[in-house]
Amino acid sequence: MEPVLEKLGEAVEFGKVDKNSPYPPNLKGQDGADELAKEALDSGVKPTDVLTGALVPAMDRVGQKFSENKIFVPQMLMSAKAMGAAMAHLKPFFQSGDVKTKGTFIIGTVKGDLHDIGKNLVAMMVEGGGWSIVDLGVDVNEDAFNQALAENPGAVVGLSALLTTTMANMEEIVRKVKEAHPGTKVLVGGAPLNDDFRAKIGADFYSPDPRGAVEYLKDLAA
Ligand code: B1M
Repeated sequence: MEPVLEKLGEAVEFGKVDKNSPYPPNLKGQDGADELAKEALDSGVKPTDVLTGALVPAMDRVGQKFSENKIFVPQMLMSAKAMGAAMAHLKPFFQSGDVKTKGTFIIGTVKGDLHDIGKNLVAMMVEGGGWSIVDLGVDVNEDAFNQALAENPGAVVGLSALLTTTMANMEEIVRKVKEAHPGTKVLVGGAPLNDDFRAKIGADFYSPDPRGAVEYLKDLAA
């Protein structure tokens, strides 16, 4: 592997955003994801190779360590931020169509619910898995999901809920999304959910963490 891709993968895995970033302390003063992604592209590495050779595997490792409780939310947020810094350099290539994404993932926290930290993590990890993200934010109702689906046919939908009261709103959203866009896959997650609840509301998949979401989408795209 190109040395610059190896360094970039490490920067993302350990959350080194850019040269000025003080975190992590052992990489102080060294280039971060921002500089390394730019260097890779400037030196002629293809954008797809930057994504699939460095960023996606790095986020895979991050997701795995998070699932195994080897790292925690702050470290994952720093990795996601580093990923974002690198992705900013790749965005123009995605937008021009030079790099194909695996598909579009529409995500939102369901109506009545303002919690967005977990939802944002899932969105960032899925983006790291090579998907385009349409993030509808918080307090999102079925009409907004259906509108986004109309604009992005074939997209997969992700619903997040953190409150026992708002998880109940997922059922109506799943039903209305599937009525308006038959065949749409709906993935659900959030602390109060479990797979029994997922089955009861007719969603397709439940994941307790971002990694499970990434793995599910990887299987769908295969
Ligand atoms: Co609120 N809150 N909160 N809160 N809050 C909880 C959730 C609560 C458990 C605290 C408690 O009482 N112990 C409780 C819910 C009780 C319940 O219903 N079971 C609660 C409450 C009651 C409330 C209010 C009603 C409080 C009030 O006003 N009386 C109010 C509701 C406002 C509203 O939404 N309408 C409220 C408000 C808030 C703040 C605004 C202050 C703030 C949110 C800030 C923000 O999100 N921007 C907040 C916070 C921070 C929390 C706690 C402390 C932390 C939540 C969090 O971010 N966790 C939380 C208590 C706790 O969890 N310790 C609490 C970290 C995050 C990474 O985890 O979101 O679970 P999580 O996401 C995980 C997984 O669940 C999963 O992946 C993520 C990473 O592993 N996941 C998915 C999440 N979505 C997924 C989607 C997927 C797949 C996986 O696929 C699509």
